[in-house]
Amino acid sequence: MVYKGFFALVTVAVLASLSAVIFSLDSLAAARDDEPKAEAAQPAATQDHNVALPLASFAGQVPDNADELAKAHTAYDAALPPVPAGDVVKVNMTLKDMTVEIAPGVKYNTWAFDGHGAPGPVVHVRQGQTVEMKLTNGGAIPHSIDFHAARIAPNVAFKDVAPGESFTFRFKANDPGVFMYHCGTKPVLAHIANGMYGAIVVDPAEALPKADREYVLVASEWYLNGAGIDEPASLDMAKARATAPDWTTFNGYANQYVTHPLPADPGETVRFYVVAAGPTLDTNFHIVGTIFDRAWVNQDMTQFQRGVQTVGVPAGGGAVFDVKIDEPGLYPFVSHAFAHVDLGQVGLLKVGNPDGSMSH
Ligand SMILES: [Cu+2]
Repeated sequence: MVYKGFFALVTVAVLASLSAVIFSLDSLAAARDDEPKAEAAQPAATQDHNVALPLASFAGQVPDNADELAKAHTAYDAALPPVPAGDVVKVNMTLKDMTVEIAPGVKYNTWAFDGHGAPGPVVHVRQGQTVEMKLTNGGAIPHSIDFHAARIAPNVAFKDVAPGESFTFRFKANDPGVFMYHCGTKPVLAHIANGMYGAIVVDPAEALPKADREYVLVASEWYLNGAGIDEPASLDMAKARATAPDWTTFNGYANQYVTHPLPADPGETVRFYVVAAGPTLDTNFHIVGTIFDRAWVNQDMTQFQRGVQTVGVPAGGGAVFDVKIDEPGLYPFVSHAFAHVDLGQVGLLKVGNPDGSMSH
C-alpha cells in the first residue's frame, strides 16, 4: 500500500536522524567519562521522560474496530460550495452543544457552529457581496463569531450572544482570499479548541485561473481529557495551554481523507483553500509527490508564488494552492510538521484510478 510505504520511508528517515542524535550523545558521554561523577545518574533507558510534562496523552487511541468505523464515517464534504446569487448572502448558524467523532470511535463534546460538528460550514462569497450573519446561540454559555474577512468594529459585531438569543450583523466582503472565522468569546483558546471555527472563501472580483476541482481544508488540533472511547472526552485546558494535542485533523476528523480520498483526474488543476484554525498550531501544507504550481499566501490574492514545495499557514491564517498532477497515483497532502501527520493531519489526493490503491 502506497500510504504504508510512505510511512515506512518516513520511519527510516526518522530512525536515521535519531541514530545521529544518539551517536552525538554517546560522544558527549565519552568526553565526560574523565570528569568526576557527582552522583550516580540513572541509566538513560530507565528514565521516565514524562516526568517533566505530567499530561496524559490519548494520541492514537482508537477502538479495535477503528478501520471499520473509519470506512463507515461520512467524511466532511471538502468540495467548495457555489457562491449564492445576489448582493447579500445570508448565513444562518445555530450553535449546538453536541458530541461528535473526531477520529474513528473517538467521541468529543464539542460546541458546533451549525449543529454538525467542526469545522462549521464553508461560507463562499464573491468580493463585493455583503455577508449577513445571523448567529443563534442554542448552547449553554455565551458565544460569538469573528470573521477574519471583515473590516468591522469587533466590539460591535463580534459580541457575545447569550444562550437562547440571536444576533445579526453585516459586513461587505471587500478582501478576497480564504479566511478563518471563529468564536471570539473568552477564553478563546477553549472556544476554538471545542470546535468553533470554519472557513470563508471570498472569490476575487477578477477571477483566478480556472480550476477543475476546489477543496477546502481546515486544519485544527484537539486536546482531550480522556480517550473518548467509552465516554465522550472534553477539553483538557492544561494540554491546550501546553500545546500537547491528542489529535490533529483536516476538517475535524483524523485521517478521514486517507480512508475517503479526494478525487481528481490526471491533468486537472486542483485548488486547495487551506485555513489553519489552531487554536494554536500552524499547518505546513505540502503535497507529497508534486509541487504547487501556484500559491497565494496569507490572503494576498494579487500575486502568487510559483513552484512552491511547502507553505506555512499560520494559526488564524489561510492560503490558496493550485496543483496540476498528470500521473495517476495517491498523493498524500499533509502538514509537513510530521508530529501532526502522526496525530491525523493527513489525507490523500487520488489522481485517476491508480494501481495498487487503497484496499477500499
Ligand atoms: Cu464560543
